[in-house]
Amino acid sequence: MKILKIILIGLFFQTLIIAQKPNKNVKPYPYGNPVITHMYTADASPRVLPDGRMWMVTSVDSDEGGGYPTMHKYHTFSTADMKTWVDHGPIFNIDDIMPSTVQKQDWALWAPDMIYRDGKYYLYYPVWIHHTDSVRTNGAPGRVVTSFIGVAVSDAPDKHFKVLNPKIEGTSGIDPAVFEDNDGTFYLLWGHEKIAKLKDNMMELETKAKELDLGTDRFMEAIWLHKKNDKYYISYHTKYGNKIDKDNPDDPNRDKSEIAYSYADNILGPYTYGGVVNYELGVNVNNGPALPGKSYVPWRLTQSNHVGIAEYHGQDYLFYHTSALSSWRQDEFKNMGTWTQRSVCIDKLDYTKDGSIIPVNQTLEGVPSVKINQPYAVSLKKESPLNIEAGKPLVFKNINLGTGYYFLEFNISNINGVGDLEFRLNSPTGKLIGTYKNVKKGHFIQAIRGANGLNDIYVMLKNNNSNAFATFNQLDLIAGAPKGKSN
Ligand code: FUB
Repeated sequence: MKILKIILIGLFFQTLIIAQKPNKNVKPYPYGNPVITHMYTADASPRVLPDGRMWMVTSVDSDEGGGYPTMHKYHTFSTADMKTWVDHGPIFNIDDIMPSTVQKQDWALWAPDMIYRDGKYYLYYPVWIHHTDSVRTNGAPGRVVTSFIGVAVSDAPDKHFKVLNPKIEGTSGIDPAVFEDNDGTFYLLWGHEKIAKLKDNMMELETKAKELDLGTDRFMEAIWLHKKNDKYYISYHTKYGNKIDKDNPDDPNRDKSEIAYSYADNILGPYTYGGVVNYELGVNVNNGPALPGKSYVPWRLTQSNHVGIAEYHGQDYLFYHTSALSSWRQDEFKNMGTWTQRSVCIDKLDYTKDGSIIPVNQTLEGVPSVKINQPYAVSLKKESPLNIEAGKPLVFKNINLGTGYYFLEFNISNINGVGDLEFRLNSPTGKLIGTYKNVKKGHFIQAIRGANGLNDIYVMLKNNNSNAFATFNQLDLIAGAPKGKSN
Protein backbone atom coordinates (compact mmCIF):
# COMPACT_ATOMS: atom_id res chain seq x y z
CA MET A 1 0.00 0.00 0.00
CA LYS A 2 2.85 2.36 0.93
CA ILE A 3 4.61 1.56 -2.37
CA LEU A 4 1.46 2.27 -4.36
CA LYS A 5 1.04 5.59 -2.57
CA ILE A 6 4.60 6.67 -3.37
CA ILE A 7 4.21 5.63 -7.00
CA LEU A 8 0.98 7.60 -7.27
CA ILE A 9 2.60 10.65 -5.69
CA GLY A 10 5.49 10.34 -8.18
CA LEU A 11 3.12 10.02 -11.11
CA PHE A 12 1.02 12.93 -9.86
CA PHE A 13 4.04 15.24 -9.86
CA GLN A 14 4.94 14.01 -13.31
CA THR A 15 1.56 14.92 -14.78
CA LEU A 16 1.57 18.51 -13.56
CA ILE A 17 1.34 21.04 -16.34
CA ILE A 18 4.77 22.61 -16.48
CA ALA A 19 5.35 26.34 -16.95
CA GLN A 20 8.54 27.05 -18.80
CA LYS A 21 10.61 29.75 -20.38
CA PRO A 22 10.97 30.13 -24.16
CA ASN A 23 13.80 28.32 -25.94
CA LYS A 24 15.37 31.49 -27.22
CA ASN A 25 19.08 30.70 -27.28
CA VAL A 26 19.84 29.48 -30.81
CA LYS A 27 23.59 28.96 -30.33
CA PRO A 28 24.59 25.37 -31.16
CA TYR A 29 24.80 23.14 -28.10
CA PRO A 30 28.53 22.86 -27.32
CA TYR A 31 28.83 19.36 -25.78
CA GLY A 32 28.45 15.74 -26.89
CA ASN A 33 25.81 14.87 -24.26
CA PRO A 34 22.88 15.03 -24.96
CA VAL A 35 23.21 13.30 -28.32
CA ILE A 36 20.12 14.82 -29.98
CA THR A 37 20.07 18.60 -29.92
CA HIS A 38 17.47 19.70 -32.52
CA MET A 39 14.49 18.55 -30.42
CA TYR A 40 13.67 17.22 -26.96
CA THR A 41 13.86 13.44 -26.60
CA ALA A 42 13.35 11.21 -23.55
CA ASP A 43 12.97 7.60 -22.44
CA ALA A 44 15.39 6.07 -24.97
CA SER A 45 15.12 2.34 -25.67
CA PRO A 46 18.26 1.20 -27.50
CA ARG A 47 18.78 -1.96 -29.55
CA VAL A 48 21.07 -3.14 -32.38
CA LEU A 49 18.92 -4.07 -35.39
CA PRO A 50 19.70 -6.34 -38.39
CA ASP A 51 21.28 -3.50 -40.38
CA GLY A 52 24.04 -3.49 -37.74
CA ARG A 53 23.21 0.00 -36.53
CA MET A 54 22.33 0.96 -32.98
CA TRP A 55 18.76 2.24 -32.96
CA MET A 56 16.74 3.97 -30.30
CA VAL A 57 13.09 4.82 -30.07
CA THR A 58 12.37 7.81 -27.86
CA SER A 59 9.49 9.75 -26.39
CA VAL A 60 9.33 13.37 -27.49
CA ASP A 61 9.04 16.19 -24.96
CA SER A 62 7.28 19.30 -26.09
CA ASP A 63 9.17 22.38 -27.33
CA GLU A 64 6.31 24.66 -26.41
CA GLY A 65 5.72 23.49 -22.85
CA GLY A 66 2.94 21.55 -21.23
CA GLY A 67 4.93 18.72 -19.71
CA TYR A 68 4.05 15.04 -19.61
CA PRO A 69 0.42 15.29 -20.77
CA THR A 70 1.69 16.71 -24.08
CA MET A 71 3.94 13.76 -24.95
CA HIS A 72 2.27 12.73 -28.18
CA LYS A 73 4.72 10.94 -30.47
CA TYR A 74 7.78 8.76 -30.86
CA HIS A 75 10.85 9.20 -33.06
CA THR A 76 13.48 6.65 -34.03
CA PHE A 77 17.17 7.50 -34.38
CA SER A 78 20.13 5.37 -35.45
CA THR A 79 23.91 5.46 -35.48
CA ALA A 80 26.81 3.47 -36.91
CA ASP A 81 29.41 4.86 -34.52
CA MET A 82 27.52 5.70 -31.27
CA LYS A 83 28.31 9.37 -31.81
CA THR A 84 26.53 10.61 -34.92
CA TRP A 85 22.80 10.04 -34.81
CA VAL A 86 20.33 10.19 -37.70
CA ASP A 87 16.77 11.29 -36.93
CA HIS A 88 14.35 9.02 -38.81
CA GLY A 89 11.41 11.19 -37.84
CA PRO A 90 8.11 10.39 -36.15
CA ILE A 91 7.03 6.76 -36.43
CA PHE A 92 3.91 6.78 -34.25
CA ASN A 93 1.70 9.40 -32.69
CA ILE A 94 -1.29 9.92 -30.46
CA ASP A 95 -3.72 10.18 -33.39
CA ASP A 96 -2.88 6.54 -34.20
CA ILE A 97 -4.57 5.40 -31.00
CA MET A 98 -6.87 8.08 -29.65
CA PRO A 99 -10.62 7.88 -30.15
CA SER A 100 -11.92 11.06 -31.80
CA THR A 101 -14.35 11.54 -28.90
CA VAL A 102 -11.68 12.27 -26.28
CA GLN A 103 -9.64 15.37 -25.64
CA LYS A 104 -6.06 15.31 -26.85
CA GLN A 105 -4.65 16.74 -23.61
CA ASP A 106 -6.08 13.76 -21.73
CA TRP A 107 -4.01 11.15 -23.57
CA ALA A 108 -0.24 10.79 -23.73
CA LEU A 109 2.36 8.35 -25.05
CA TRP A 110 5.07 7.63 -22.52
CA ALA A 111 8.26 5.54 -22.55
CA PRO A 112 8.19 2.94 -25.39
CA ASP A 113 10.34 -0.02 -26.48
CA MET A 114 10.90 -1.70 -29.84
CA ILE A 115 12.21 -5.12 -30.95
CA TYR A 116 12.78 -7.09 -34.17
CA ARG A 117 11.22 -10.48 -34.85
CA ASP A 118 10.82 -12.39 -38.12
CA GLY A 119 10.97 -9.46 -40.53
CA LYS A 120 8.81 -7.17 -38.40
CA TYR A 121 9.47 -4.47 -35.83
CA TYR A 122 7.22 -4.34 -32.77
CA LEU A 123 6.69 -1.13 -30.83
CA TYR A 124 5.33 -1.46 -27.27
CA TYR A 125 3.86 1.77 -25.95
CA PRO A 126 2.18 2.85 -22.71
CA VAL A 127 -0.99 4.85 -23.09
CA TRP A 128 -1.39 7.30 -20.24
CA ILE A 129 -4.91 8.61 -19.80
CA HIS A 130 -5.29 11.59 -17.56
CA HIS A 131 -8.88 12.73 -17.36
CA THR A 132 -9.00 16.35 -16.34
CA ASP A 133 -11.64 17.31 -13.79
CA SER A 134 -14.03 18.32 -16.54
CA VAL A 135 -14.22 14.70 -17.65
CA ARG A 136 -16.23 12.23 -15.59
CA THR A 137 -15.91 8.47 -15.84
CA ASN A 138 -19.09 6.53 -15.05
CA GLY A 139 -20.47 9.67 -13.49
CA ALA A 140 -17.77 9.64 -10.81
CA PRO A 141 -16.45 13.08 -9.97
CA GLY A 142 -12.76 13.96 -9.91
CA ARG A 143 -9.60 13.07 -11.66
CA VAL A 144 -9.14 9.52 -12.91
CA VAL A 145 -5.91 8.09 -14.20
CA THR A 146 -5.41 4.89 -16.09
CA SER A 147 -2.62 3.40 -18.19
CA PHE A 148 -1.98 0.22 -20.16
CA ILE A 149 0.29 -1.19 -22.85
CA GLY A 150 -0.45 -1.39 -26.58
CA VAL A 151 1.64 -2.77 -29.46
CA ALA A 152 2.13 -1.53 -33.01
CA VAL A 153 4.02 -3.11 -35.93
CA SER A 154 6.02 -1.98 -38.95
CA ASP A 155 8.18 -3.49 -41.72
CA ALA A 156 10.99 -1.08 -40.90
CA PRO A 157 12.14 0.84 -37.82
CA ASP A 158 11.95 4.16 -39.67
CA LYS A 159 8.48 3.64 -41.18
CA HIS A 160 5.11 4.36 -39.68
CA PHE A 161 3.92 1.76 -37.14
CA LYS A 162 0.33 0.51 -37.23
CA VAL A 163 -1.57 -0.57 -34.14
CA LEU A 164 -1.62 -4.36 -33.78
CA ASN A 165 -3.31 -4.56 -30.40
CA PRO A 166 -4.48 -1.32 -28.75
CA LYS A 167 -4.48 -2.83 -25.26
CA ILE A 168 -2.63 -5.98 -24.29
CA GLU A 169 -4.97 -7.86 -22.00
CA GLY A 170 -3.40 -8.37 -18.58
CA THR A 171 -1.32 -5.17 -18.62
CA SER A 172 -1.86 -1.98 -16.71
CA GLY A 173 0.79 0.62 -15.97
CA ILE A 174 3.55 2.32 -17.92
CA ASP A 175 7.06 1.77 -19.31
CA PRO A 176 6.98 -1.48 -21.31
CA ALA A 177 10.30 -3.20 -21.97
CA VAL A 178 10.63 -6.17 -24.29
CA PHE A 179 13.35 -8.80 -24.10
CA GLU A 180 14.36 -11.84 -26.17
CA ASP A 181 16.18 -14.53 -24.25
CA ASN A 182 18.85 -16.79 -25.79
CA ASP A 183 16.33 -19.65 -25.87
CA GLY A 184 14.12 -17.68 -28.27
CA THR A 185 11.45 -16.72 -25.69
CA PHE A 186 10.17 -13.15 -25.77
CA TYR A 187 9.14 -11.41 -22.53
CA LEU A 188 7.27 -8.21 -21.81
CA LEU A 189 8.00 -6.26 -18.64
CA TRP A 190 6.13 -3.18 -17.55
CA GLY A 191 4.82 -0.93 -14.82
CA HIS A 192 5.26 -2.13 -11.34
CA GLU A 193 7.79 -4.99 -11.58
CA LYS A 194 5.62 -7.12 -13.89
CA ILE A 195 6.86 -9.75 -16.35
CA ALA A 196 5.06 -12.19 -18.69
CA LYS A 197 5.96 -14.32 -21.71
CA LEU A 198 4.70 -13.01 -25.04
CA LYS A 199 2.88 -15.25 -27.48
CA ASP A 200 4.50 -15.84 -30.89
CA ASN A 201 2.11 -13.25 -32.31
CA MET A 202 3.87 -10.65 -30.13
CA MET A 203 0.54 -9.00 -29.33
CA GLU A 204 -0.76 -11.07 -26.43
CA LEU A 205 0.60 -12.43 -23.18
CA GLU A 206 1.16 -16.16 -23.09
CA THR A 207 1.46 -16.33 -19.33
CA LYS A 208 -0.13 -14.45 -16.47
CA ALA A 209 1.83 -11.44 -15.29
CA LYS A 210 4.22 -12.28 -12.47
CA GLU A 211 5.30 -9.69 -9.93
CA LEU A 212 9.09 -9.79 -9.73
CA ASP A 213 10.91 -9.95 -6.44
CA LEU A 214 13.73 -7.41 -6.94
CA GLY A 215 15.15 -7.81 -3.43
CA THR A 216 14.43 -4.15 -2.61
CA ASP A 217 11.55 -1.73 -2.19
CA ARG A 218 13.36 1.03 -4.14
CA PHE A 219 11.59 0.29 -7.46
CA MET A 220 9.40 3.05 -8.87
CA GLU A 221 9.24 2.82 -12.71
CA ALA A 222 11.16 2.56 -16.01
CA ILE A 223 11.96 -1.16 -15.86
CA TRP A 224 14.70 -2.43 -18.21
CA LEU A 225 16.08 -5.96 -18.56
CA HIS A 226 19.44 -6.86 -20.06
CA LYS A 227 21.61 -9.94 -19.92
CA LYS A 228 25.35 -10.12 -19.53
CA ASN A 229 27.42 -13.29 -19.20
CA ASP A 230 24.29 -15.33 -18.47
CA LYS A 231 23.20 -13.04 -15.64
CA TYR A 232 19.92 -11.09 -15.81
CA TYR A 233 20.01 -7.43 -14.74
CA ILE A 234 16.86 -5.43 -14.10
CA SER A 235 17.39 -1.67 -13.84
CA TYR A 236 14.81 0.88 -12.76
CA HIS A 237 14.16 4.40 -11.56
CA THR A 238 14.00 4.51 -7.76
CA LYS A 239 11.34 6.09 -5.58
CA TYR A 240 12.52 9.56 -4.69
CA GLY A 241 9.81 10.64 -2.28
CA ASN A 242 8.71 14.25 -2.03
CA LYS A 243 11.23 15.76 0.40
CA ILE A 244 13.29 17.63 -2.19
CA ASP A 245 15.28 20.67 -1.17
CA LYS A 246 16.78 22.20 -4.31
CA ASP A 247 19.38 24.04 -2.19
CA ASN A 248 20.50 20.85 -0.55
CA PRO A 249 20.07 18.23 -3.26
CA ASP A 250 22.50 15.85 -1.60
CA ASP A 251 20.52 15.76 1.66
CA PRO A 252 21.44 12.30 3.01
CA ASN A 253 17.92 11.85 4.42
CA ARG A 254 16.23 12.16 1.07
CA ASP A 255 15.37 9.13 -1.10
CA LYS A 256 17.35 9.73 -4.29
CA SER A 257 16.09 9.67 -7.88
CA GLU A 258 18.61 7.11 -9.11
CA ILE A 259 18.78 4.22 -11.51
CA ALA A 260 19.37 1.12 -9.42
CA TYR A 261 19.60 -2.54 -10.44
CA SER A 262 18.91 -6.04 -9.21
CA TYR A 263 20.36 -9.26 -10.67
CA ALA A 264 19.45 -12.94 -10.90
CA ASP A 265 20.46 -16.22 -12.56
CA ASN A 266 16.85 -16.90 -13.48
CA ILE A 267 14.85 -14.44 -15.53
CA LEU A 268 11.84 -14.75 -13.22
CA GLY A 269 13.97 -14.19 -10.15
CA PRO A 270 14.17 -13.91 -7.26
CA TYR A 271 16.53 -10.98 -7.85
CA THR A 272 19.14 -9.57 -5.47
CA TYR A 273 19.52 -5.81 -5.07
CA GLY A 274 22.80 -4.78 -6.73
CA GLY A 275 23.19 -1.03 -6.15
CA VAL A 276 23.30 2.12 -8.26
CA VAL A 277 23.65 2.24 -12.05
CA ASN A 278 23.23 5.99 -12.42
CA TYR A 279 23.27 8.58 -9.66
CA GLU A 280 20.86 11.48 -9.75
CA LEU A 281 21.05 13.51 -12.91
CA GLY A 282 23.95 15.95 -12.93
CA VAL A 283 25.80 14.35 -10.00
CA ASN A 284 29.61 14.24 -10.31
CA VAL A 285 29.77 15.74 -13.80
CA ASN A 286 33.44 16.67 -14.09
CA ASN A 287 34.24 20.16 -15.37
CA GLY A 288 30.59 20.90 -16.00
CA PRO A 289 29.37 24.50 -16.21
CA ALA A 290 28.10 25.49 -12.75
CA LEU A 291 24.70 27.03 -12.22
CA PRO A 292 25.38 30.64 -11.13
CA GLY A 293 26.00 30.69 -7.36
CA LYS A 294 25.93 26.88 -7.07
CA SER A 295 28.49 24.11 -7.19
CA TYR A 296 26.53 21.88 -9.57
CA VAL A 297 25.57 21.80 -13.23
CA PRO A 298 22.30 23.45 -14.33
CA TRP A 299 20.75 20.07 -15.04
CA ARG A 300 21.23 18.76 -11.50
CA LEU A 301 17.87 17.07 -11.14
CA THR A 302 16.34 15.45 -8.12
CA GLN A 303 13.50 13.83 -10.05
CA SER A 304 13.14 11.98 -13.38
CA ASN A 305 15.72 9.47 -14.50
CA HIS A 306 15.33 6.73 -17.06
CA VAL A 307 17.30 3.70 -18.21
CA GLY A 308 18.03 1.81 -21.41
CA ILE A 309 21.12 -0.42 -21.67
CA ALA A 310 22.57 -1.97 -24.82
CA GLU A 311 25.85 -3.50 -25.96
CA TYR A 312 27.57 -2.35 -29.16
CA HIS A 313 30.76 -4.10 -30.27
CA GLY A 314 32.05 -5.06 -26.88
CA GLN A 315 30.99 -2.04 -24.84
CA ASP A 316 27.79 -1.60 -22.84
CA TYR A 317 26.13 1.83 -22.85
CA LEU A 318 23.66 3.52 -20.54
CA PHE A 319 21.00 5.65 -22.22
CA TYR A 320 19.39 8.18 -19.88
CA HIS A 321 18.13 11.73 -20.17
CA THR A 322 18.86 15.16 -18.64
CA SER A 323 17.54 18.70 -19.00
CA ALA A 324 20.95 20.11 -20.08
CA LEU A 325 19.70 21.06 -23.53
CA SER A 326 16.65 22.83 -22.06
CA SER A 327 18.87 24.85 -19.74
CA TRP A 328 21.12 25.78 -22.70
CA ARG A 329 18.30 26.70 -25.07
CA GLN A 330 16.45 28.79 -22.49
CA ASP A 331 19.24 30.97 -21.16
CA GLU A 332 22.62 29.38 -21.80
CA PHE A 333 22.87 27.52 -18.48
CA LYS A 334 21.88 30.45 -16.22
CA ASN A 335 18.95 28.47 -14.82
CA MET A 336 17.93 24.87 -14.38
CA GLY A 337 15.95 24.47 -17.58
CA THR A 338 12.66 22.63 -17.55
CA TRP A 339 12.80 19.11 -16.21
CA THR A 340 10.14 17.86 -18.62
CA GLN A 341 12.20 19.09 -21.57
CA ARG A 342 14.55 16.18 -21.48
CA SER A 343 17.22 14.98 -23.89
CA VAL A 344 18.86 11.60 -24.33
CA CYS A 345 22.44 11.18 -23.09
CA ILE A 346 24.73 8.17 -23.46
CA ASP A 347 27.67 7.06 -21.34
CA LYS A 348 29.68 3.89 -20.98
CA LEU A 349 28.53 1.26 -18.53
CA ASP A 350 31.11 -1.11 -17.07
CA TYR A 351 31.23 -4.00 -14.59
CA THR A 352 33.60 -5.23 -11.92
CA LYS A 353 35.17 -8.68 -12.40
CA ASP A 354 32.36 -10.29 -10.39
CA GLY A 355 29.67 -8.76 -12.64
CA SER A 356 28.58 -5.86 -10.41
CA ILE A 357 27.63 -2.72 -12.30
CA ILE A 358 29.95 0.23 -11.68
CA PRO A 359 27.89 3.43 -11.27
CA VAL A 360 28.08 5.33 -14.53
CA ASN A 361 30.21 8.42 -14.86
CA GLN A 362 27.88 11.03 -16.40
CA THR A 363 29.94 13.02 -18.90
CA LEU A 364 29.52 16.20 -20.89
CA GLU A 365 31.51 15.00 -23.84
CA GLY A 366 29.58 11.75 -24.30
CA VAL A 367 31.06 8.54 -25.67
CA PRO A 368 33.90 8.31 -28.22
CA SER A 369 33.20 7.35 -31.80
CA VAL A 370 33.32 3.60 -32.49
CA LYS A 371 35.09 2.24 -35.59
CA ILE A 372 34.13 -1.24 -36.66
CA ASN A 373 36.74 -3.06 -38.74
CA GLN A 374 34.92 -6.14 -39.90
CA PRO A 375 32.51 -7.00 -42.70
CA TYR A 376 28.75 -6.74 -42.35
CA ALA A 377 28.30 -10.49 -43.02
CA VAL A 378 30.24 -13.73 -42.59
CA SER A 379 28.96 -16.65 -44.61
CA LEU A 380 28.92 -19.99 -42.78
CA LYS A 381 27.39 -22.10 -45.49
CA LYS A 382 30.19 -23.82 -47.38
CA GLU A 383 28.21 -25.98 -49.79
CA SER A 384 24.84 -25.68 -51.39
CA PRO A 385 22.45 -27.05 -50.24
CA LEU A 386 23.55 -27.95 -46.71
CA ASN A 387 21.58 -30.50 -44.67
CA ILE A 388 21.28 -30.54 -40.93
CA GLU A 389 19.95 -33.66 -39.22
CA ALA A 390 18.47 -33.92 -35.73
CA GLY A 391 21.15 -34.90 -33.21
CA LYS A 392 24.02 -34.16 -35.63
CA PRO A 393 25.41 -30.64 -35.19
CA LEU A 394 26.81 -28.67 -38.08
CA VAL A 395 30.19 -27.34 -36.98
CA PHE A 396 31.91 -24.29 -38.45
CA LYS A 397 35.48 -24.10 -37.20
CA ASN A 398 37.51 -21.00 -36.28
CA ILE A 399 35.04 -18.32 -37.19
CA ASN A 400 36.29 -14.84 -36.44
CA LEU A 401 33.38 -12.95 -34.91
CA GLY A 402 35.53 -9.92 -34.15
CA THR A 403 33.85 -7.38 -31.84
CA GLY A 404 30.48 -9.01 -32.40
CA TYR A 405 27.75 -10.18 -34.78
CA TYR A 406 24.16 -9.57 -33.74
CA PHE A 407 22.01 -11.75 -36.01
CA LEU A 408 22.03 -15.01 -37.98
CA GLU A 409 20.34 -14.94 -41.35
CA PHE A 410 19.27 -18.24 -42.87
CA ASN A 411 17.11 -19.71 -45.55
CA ILE A 412 15.52 -23.13 -45.21
CA SER A 413 14.44 -24.72 -48.47
CA ASN A 414 13.34 -28.10 -47.17
CA ILE A 415 12.36 -29.59 -43.86
CA ASN A 416 11.18 -32.85 -42.36
CA GLY A 417 9.59 -32.56 -38.91
CA VAL A 418 9.49 -29.49 -36.75
CA GLY A 419 12.17 -28.50 -34.28
CA ASP A 420 14.13 -25.65 -32.77
CA LEU A 421 17.43 -24.46 -34.21
CA GLU A 422 20.03 -23.79 -31.55
CA PHE A 423 23.22 -21.83 -32.12
CA ARG A 424 26.06 -22.44 -29.67
CA LEU A 425 29.74 -21.59 -29.29
CA ASN A 426 32.53 -24.18 -29.26
CA SER A 427 30.64 -27.36 -28.35
CA PRO A 428 27.18 -28.90 -28.59
CA THR A 429 26.62 -27.81 -24.99
CA GLY A 430 28.60 -24.55 -25.20
CA LYS A 431 27.27 -21.04 -24.70
CA LEU A 432 23.83 -20.66 -26.25
CA ILE A 433 23.89 -17.53 -28.42
CA GLY A 434 20.42 -17.80 -29.96
CA THR A 435 17.46 -20.08 -30.69
CA TYR A 436 15.01 -20.10 -33.54
CA LYS A 437 11.87 -21.91 -32.36
CA ASN A 438 9.68 -24.19 -34.53
CA VAL A 439 11.64 -23.66 -37.71
CA LYS A 440 9.72 -23.82 -40.98
CA LYS A 441 10.68 -23.32 -44.61
CA GLY A 442 11.59 -19.74 -45.42
CA HIS A 443 13.95 -16.86 -44.81
CA PHE A 444 14.73 -15.92 -41.20
CA ILE A 445 16.82 -13.49 -39.21
CA GLN A 446 17.45 -14.53 -35.62
CA ALA A 447 19.02 -12.33 -32.94
CA ILE A 448 22.14 -13.71 -31.25
CA ARG A 449 23.89 -12.51 -28.13
CA GLY A 450 27.52 -12.72 -26.99
CA ALA A 451 28.88 -13.81 -30.40
CA ASN A 452 32.36 -12.31 -30.57
CA GLY A 453 36.01 -13.39 -30.83
CA LEU A 454 37.35 -16.59 -32.40
CA ASN A 455 34.92 -19.48 -32.01
CA ASP A 456 33.62 -22.70 -33.46
CA ILE A 457 29.92 -22.29 -34.23
CA TYR A 458 27.63 -25.23 -33.55
CA VAL A 459 24.21 -25.33 -35.22
CA MET A 460 21.77 -27.97 -33.97
CA LEU A 461 18.32 -29.12 -34.92
CA LYS A 462 16.49 -30.14 -31.75
CA ASN A 463 13.95 -32.85 -32.52
CA ASN A 464 13.38 -36.21 -30.84
CA ASN A 465 12.78 -37.85 -34.19
CA SER A 466 16.17 -38.82 -35.64
CA ASN A 467 14.73 -38.63 -39.20
CA ALA A 468 14.10 -34.91 -38.83
CA PHE A 469 16.22 -32.70 -41.05
CA ALA A 470 16.36 -29.24 -42.58
CA THR A 471 18.17 -27.92 -45.63
CA PHE A 472 19.94 -24.57 -45.47
CA ASN A 473 20.28 -22.55 -48.65
CA GLN A 474 21.87 -19.71 -46.78
CA LEU A 475 23.46 -19.40 -43.33
CA ASP A 476 25.20 -16.12 -42.55
CA LEU A 477 26.20 -14.17 -39.48
CA ILE A 478 25.15 -10.57 -40.08
CA ALA A 479 25.21 -7.09 -38.54
CA GLY A 480 28.97 -7.21 -37.84
CA ALA A 481 29.50 -3.72 -39.20
CA PRO A 482 26.66 -1.38 -40.11
CA LYS A 483 25.27 -1.61 -43.60
CA GLY A 484 25.27 1.41 -45.86
CA LYS A 485 26.07 4.85 -44.46
CA SER A 486 29.08 5.22 -42.16
CA ASN A 487 27.28 7.29 -39.55
O1 FUB B 1 8.40 10.19 -19.97
C1 FUB B 1 7.22 9.93 -19.25
C2 FUB B 1 7.50 9.11 -18.05
O2 FUB B 1 8.50 9.73 -17.27
C3 FUB B 1 8.09 7.76 -18.37
O3 FUB B 1 7.15 6.83 -18.79
C4 FUB B 1 8.75 7.48 -17.07
O4 FUB B 1 9.65 6.40 -17.09
C5 FUB B 1 9.44 8.78 -16.81
O5 FUB B 1 10.62 8.89 -17.57
